[in-house]
Amino acid sequence: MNRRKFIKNSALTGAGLAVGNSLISCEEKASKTNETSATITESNSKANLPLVIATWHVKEATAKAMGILQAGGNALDAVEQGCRIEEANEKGQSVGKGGLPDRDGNVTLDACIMDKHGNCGSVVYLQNITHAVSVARKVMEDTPHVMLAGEGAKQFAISSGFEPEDLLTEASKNAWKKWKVEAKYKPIINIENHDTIGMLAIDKNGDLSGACTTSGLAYKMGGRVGDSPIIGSGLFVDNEIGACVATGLGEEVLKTVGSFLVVELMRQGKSPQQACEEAILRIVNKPNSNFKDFQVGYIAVNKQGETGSYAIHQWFSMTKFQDGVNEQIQSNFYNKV
Ligand code: SD4
Repeated sequence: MNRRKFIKNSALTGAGLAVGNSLISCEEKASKTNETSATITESNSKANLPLVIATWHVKEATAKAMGILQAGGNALDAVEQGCRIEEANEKGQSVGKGGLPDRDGNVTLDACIMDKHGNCGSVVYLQNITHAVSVARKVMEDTPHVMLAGEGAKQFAISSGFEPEDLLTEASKNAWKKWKVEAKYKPIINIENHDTIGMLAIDKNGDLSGACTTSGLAYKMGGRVGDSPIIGSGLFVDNEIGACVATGLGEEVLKTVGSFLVVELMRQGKSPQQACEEAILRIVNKPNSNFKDFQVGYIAVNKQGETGSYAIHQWFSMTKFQDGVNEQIQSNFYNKV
């Protein structure tokens, strides 16, 4: 699909949400894609460990995670530290510091983490703390709970030693002010290069962990929470089977409990690629699905180290670091019209 058609489709359908922020044109995106020699992949054969995969183009994050894995570190540390790279990156306007705010100008973060034992921790609607993924890990390790929200999550973070700070950067504040002039959602399908980060890793012991962190939809309603901190929707890890993480319009992932679905499909014998494809089909094949208005993408890995990724629309990508190669892999997609 060329750019004009892409935008036309979006304009005609009229009801989508801006997922993320960098509304890069397809042409720009295509040239970026070529620069990074991304290739469309269907699936990958049995792999050498360790390995790490992440949503979108986040080579610094996967490099950080791989450094930990190569040094003999565990997958849990790897995914946490990898995600922190993007949370601290103020240029990424949909994760951590510098994330685009909600309609009222508040930056609110969602994150979760899951380990090889099936333990998990999550924070929703967290404000003023950059490293939401690390707060989620603290919830997992230091509390009897799985999920903390809002002010409680913030106070827990502060009492755990996290420094409160203003997450709304000048760039994001300006973007919000510009948005407020019309203050309406424009249905431009998410084709950004870099977004919510979801990361999955297998360490040298063959153990899996995963994490996911985001500032959610730009200009969402106050109080809105997406899929990213919801165990089973934004992320699921089963150390016997595999793991999956989602990106895109969280409402659609929530409605299909997407990441749990992908892991369960792998349990039934599907490859990570086949499982991601079936989970996307569950969304697009719903009666009256308006899938042309939004993007959803999944990445998955199984216990054997095979990986897969699939999205509704073009330009979703996965970053994969394995065997010394840290590469962006363009994902296959459903909507080929
Ligand atoms: C959300 N799934 O809050 C997140 C946003 C995202 O690419 O992943 N954008 O719905």
